[in-house]
Amino acid sequence: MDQLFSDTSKNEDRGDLESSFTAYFRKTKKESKIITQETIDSIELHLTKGNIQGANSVIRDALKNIGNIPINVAVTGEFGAGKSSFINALRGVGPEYESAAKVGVVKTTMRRTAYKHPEIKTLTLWDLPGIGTLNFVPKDYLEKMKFQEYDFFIIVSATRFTKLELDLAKTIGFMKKNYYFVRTKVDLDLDHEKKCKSRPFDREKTLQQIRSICVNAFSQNSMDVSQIFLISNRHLSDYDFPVLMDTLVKDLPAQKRHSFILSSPNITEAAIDRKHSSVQQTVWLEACKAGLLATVPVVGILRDDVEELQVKLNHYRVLFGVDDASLKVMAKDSQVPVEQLKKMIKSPYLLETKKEETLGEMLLKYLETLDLGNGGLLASGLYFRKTFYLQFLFLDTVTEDAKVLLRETNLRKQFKLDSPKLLTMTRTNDYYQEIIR
Ligand SMILES: Nc1nc2c(ncn2[C@@H]2O[C@H](COP(=O)(O)OP(=O)(O)OP(=O)(O)O)[C@@H](O)[C@H]2O)c(=O)[nH]1
Ligand SMILES: [Mg+2]
Repeated sequence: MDQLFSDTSKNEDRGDLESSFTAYFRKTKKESKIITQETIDSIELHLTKGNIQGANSVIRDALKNIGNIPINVAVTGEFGAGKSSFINALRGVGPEYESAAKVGVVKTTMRRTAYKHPEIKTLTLWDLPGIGTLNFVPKDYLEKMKFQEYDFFIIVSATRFTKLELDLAKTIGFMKKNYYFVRTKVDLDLDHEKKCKSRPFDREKTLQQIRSICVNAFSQNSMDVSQIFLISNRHLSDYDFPVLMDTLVKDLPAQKRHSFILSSPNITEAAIDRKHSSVQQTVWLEACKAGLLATVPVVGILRDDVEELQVKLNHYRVLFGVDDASLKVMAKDSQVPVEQLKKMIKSPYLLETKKEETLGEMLLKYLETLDLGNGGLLASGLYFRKTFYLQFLFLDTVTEDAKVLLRETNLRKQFKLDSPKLLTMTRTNDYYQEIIR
């Protein structure tokens, strides 16, 4: 067999897999867990009893579920409210993309339209005509729109929510489905307020006023004061969009979280970390599954493994928005040449063999840098095949790359820089203030 480096681990030593497993999932935040507590308990129980086959089968089923359960999101709202823009934002596609929901120019259709997420095929966003457009009562509207097919509803408005929309929400609640109110275009409200010369501009106060108008409408219609998310489809990280994403992830059943988390745009470091945790859990489960049933001595990394690893790495780069296509878009938006952006990150070069370092050496270095907090398992011994440790390394690297690029783009936006020069992360804000003066 073609082995790239020899194995140094204690072959077949599963070590204390059970306590590592327990520690890892105990450490993972409840709202980020991608398998249910019952599944975790069941795996632990099997491991405690030494029922390797049983643990393996539960993990296998859980992994199958994670990647295959469909998620359907209904987005409704009146003409021009920003439904299509919101759907495009959730799908991470700009309006210029061929598969984008058409923005602005299309007349509202009377039928629902499905938009699949470009990477996460199990996620479908449904663009629904507004209830006022169809002139139905809520119950008929929901039946016509096949309400039972959706996981939750997003009710979008760019102004005030109408009585009919509030009644719709109530009916959705009766049907035991979740709904969320999203108030779009707050950037326009703020711009408008800024231009108003008769009073000093106060960003927070203006946002609070918009919120109060919505909340008052809820209480006037004897509804619980629902949470309302103020967003701009043009500036996703600026208002409540990240909080909305947190809430949606938290409210989803654990087994649906993974796909939804992977689909979410990389707009904040917290969102990137959540994606990291989600993928890490799947690698962890895969590693456990493979490790549990290993009947042959664990070997090093084979040439076939390298091909698979390349596929994994490419997939992670796409998920975290640091693949070549995403870098091109970023380069266009930020006016920084792709080559310069590439110089800031590490993942494109991870599997390049031009360096003297072998995969084995790279892995050893990585393992040395791991702290004990990294899942416990990794630091406590090499139980698993090395390919899994390399997946952890890839994952950590793309995560860091995504953050580096996010910081760069945020700084450029903050200081409105459009020169192709890169900003060094070590500089202070004062430095940038100085150079733009
Ligand atoms: N400034 C700003 N413009 C927005 C925002 N959301 C949508 N728009 C703009 O508002 C217009 C209507 O947006 P769409 O996303 O097409 O709205 P829609 O609800 O899908 O409209 P219909 O399908 O025609 O009912 C477009 O010109 C968008 O670019 C936002 O948050 N801020
Ligand atoms: Mg539309």
